[in-house]
Amino acid sequence: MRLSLRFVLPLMIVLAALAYTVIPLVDKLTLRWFVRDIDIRASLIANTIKEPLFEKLADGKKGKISEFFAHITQDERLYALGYCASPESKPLASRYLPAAIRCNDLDRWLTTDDHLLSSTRGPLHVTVKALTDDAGSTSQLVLVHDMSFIERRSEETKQYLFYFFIALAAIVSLITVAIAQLSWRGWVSGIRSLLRGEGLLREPTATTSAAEFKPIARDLQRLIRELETDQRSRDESQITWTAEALRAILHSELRGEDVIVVSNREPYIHQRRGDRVEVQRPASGLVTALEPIMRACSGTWIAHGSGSADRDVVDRQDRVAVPPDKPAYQIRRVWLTSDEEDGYYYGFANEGLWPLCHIAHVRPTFRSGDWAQYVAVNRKFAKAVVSEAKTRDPIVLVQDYHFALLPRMVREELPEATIITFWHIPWPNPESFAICPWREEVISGLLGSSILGFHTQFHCNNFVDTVDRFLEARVDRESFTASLGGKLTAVRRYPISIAWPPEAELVAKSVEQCRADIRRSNDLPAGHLIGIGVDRLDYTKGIIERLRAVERLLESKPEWIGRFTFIQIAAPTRSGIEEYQNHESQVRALSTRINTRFSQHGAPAVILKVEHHEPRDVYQYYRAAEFCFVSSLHDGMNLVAKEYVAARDDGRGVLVLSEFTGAARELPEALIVNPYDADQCAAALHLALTMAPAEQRDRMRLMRGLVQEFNVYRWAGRMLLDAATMRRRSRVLEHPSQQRSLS
Ligand code: ADQ
Repeated sequence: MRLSLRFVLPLMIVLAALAYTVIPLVDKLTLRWFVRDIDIRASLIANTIKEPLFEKLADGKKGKISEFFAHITQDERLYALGYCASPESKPLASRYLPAAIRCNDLDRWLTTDDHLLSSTRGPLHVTVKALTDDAGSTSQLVLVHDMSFIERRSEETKQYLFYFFIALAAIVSLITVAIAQLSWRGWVSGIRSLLRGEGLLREPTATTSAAEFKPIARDLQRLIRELETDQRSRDESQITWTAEALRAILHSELRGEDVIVVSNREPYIHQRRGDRVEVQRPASGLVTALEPIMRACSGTWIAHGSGSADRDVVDRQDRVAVPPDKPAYQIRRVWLTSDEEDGYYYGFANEGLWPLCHIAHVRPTFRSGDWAQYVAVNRKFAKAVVSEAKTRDPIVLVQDYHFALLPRMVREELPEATIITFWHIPWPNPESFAICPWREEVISGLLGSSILGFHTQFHCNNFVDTVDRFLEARVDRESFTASLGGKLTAVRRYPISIAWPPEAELVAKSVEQCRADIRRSNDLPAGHLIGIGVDRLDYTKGIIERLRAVERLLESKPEWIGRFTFIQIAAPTRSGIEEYQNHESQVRALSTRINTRFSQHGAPAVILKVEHHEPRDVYQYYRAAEFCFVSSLHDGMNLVAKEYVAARDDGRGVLVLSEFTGAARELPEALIVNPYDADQCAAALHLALTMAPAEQRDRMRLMRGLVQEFNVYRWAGRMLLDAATMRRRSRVLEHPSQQRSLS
């Protein structure tokens, strides 16, 4: 209604002003036309009566002339007639000739354009016509017309015009209101979808079909994006990303909203050791990255309760507060049966999706029984998310390939939730992904997310290509969004990282002390050089290729035999899977072979430690080593590379890094190698062992600068800021006042 008035009132005013100007104009114009008609009529009458009049004058019977004039003036419009033989004479006139008309004053009607005379009857029009008789003498005939009919006509015309303008105003108002409503809705829904990032991808509807708005909307969309990017880079350049900064962002941008993390692996595992309960931190890049975020954000972390004492320490809602020494957030444990764990975790996730997404030459195995468990467990976790949500629109951070279906399942229950899914492993090209028998379900599940994150742009591209290939979804490569069933998912690159600065206790011990302790604990002589590899014992990490490179180094540079040892600390992982058991056997056999070939003076060439280590032990190795060798055959990011850089606050040490890791894109100052090329890797190891301290420092300084700036708080902060922007947009657009103004 308000909208209608906004359009109609000004329109009415304009039309009224128009009527006010036009009606007098029309009045004037009509009068002029009538006067001209009367003039013509007067000439006609004068010419017609001239002869009979002269005849009657010649007869000299004045009475007859009066009769004659009375007869003529029966015409309704001809009011009076007068005849002046000369200026001095009295007019011979019909009954009503106005007294103001005198024969000696007729010139006034001839010399002026104003022929009007007012009378009690109304306006009269006076025309004087000269009559010339046969003798050549001139007399004057005065014709007085009644103009009151013109006034009547003018009144009628005004009335018609008035009604005409009223009708016009009504019609124009109706049309204007209709067009304004349609345009306004079109604009609003266009702008709404732009703000949601949908652009003009949605099916045109009755209100948004106006094709002429499309170019404008596209420009507007581009402008909004440019402004956002500008704003973002300005904002980001001003933020030093720390735990405090992240906390502050959460409070300012998300007003402390409900944050729920979902992952398979839990950040703290309670294990029974005899009578005691031990708390273990799992070897997992995902946990390494997310744990500091949860410390900063609080909230709830939902994960599989996999520890032998996990059930013993939870409350009635299956929750436990962590970290144990300084609780900052809650773990909500979800219990799985061994069938569920086998099918969902070992089966579909780790024998299917893991090899599918990594190009590590291990065939994926897909079984329908595993798939059924994967669906069921995703549903179980989705229920846990819904039960943990304190509001209708929590922020849910879904982690990794274990939960590809969960985003859509949560979306169905909590349509207003902001779901950020992060895929920690690579995404293959569409041809490779096509192997998965449930590819459509997996992609569609992920598209339940509001934001879907990958480490690199390459993985984002692969995902968008895959969606384009296999789903009837709309893909916009400019905004990098995919829309399925009207729900938009932004596909974004968020390169993961580690906490910066590293926890103080991790770097508390001096580098010299670390060297001495590591040599002593591994029975290595003083001055012995150490290289390090730190991984889960996974075939994607290229541990076999790494050991082959060490073997090649010792073959090609025998001077290192007995002076250098490579220590591989490998956390056991997924040991229930045959491929992992085979892989472990191969790694063990290769280490033994190398040691048999090259060990001298009691110092082995390779030390293989297949066991879990606490982070401070891992950091001790990092600090003691001359180099760290990361040789993944394919890796999402690889946090070990970044941890090594973070551990070297002494500016020493060399990172040898596979070109097939996400980290290689961020750390070009590392020695970048192809892990399949043993000679190249061996040369890099030699270079690392002989690199001048100054060069080590230069490279390390640059890499530390990058990890410091692009740390895990930035990774999480960036995602949460994007989520906050999305939430603000949808709240503004769904605000009741906005809705009202649209109605
Ligand atoms: P991961 O495959 O687990 O991560 P990575 O990123 O290197 O690989 O992280 C491994 C983590 O486990 C590191 O924090 C490391 O310190 C720790 N770790 C390794 N071996 C250990 C051991 N023996 N004992 C104790 N701790 C050990 C997945 C993806 C990666 C991606 C991360 C984060 O495969 O590509 O970088 O998630 O997204």
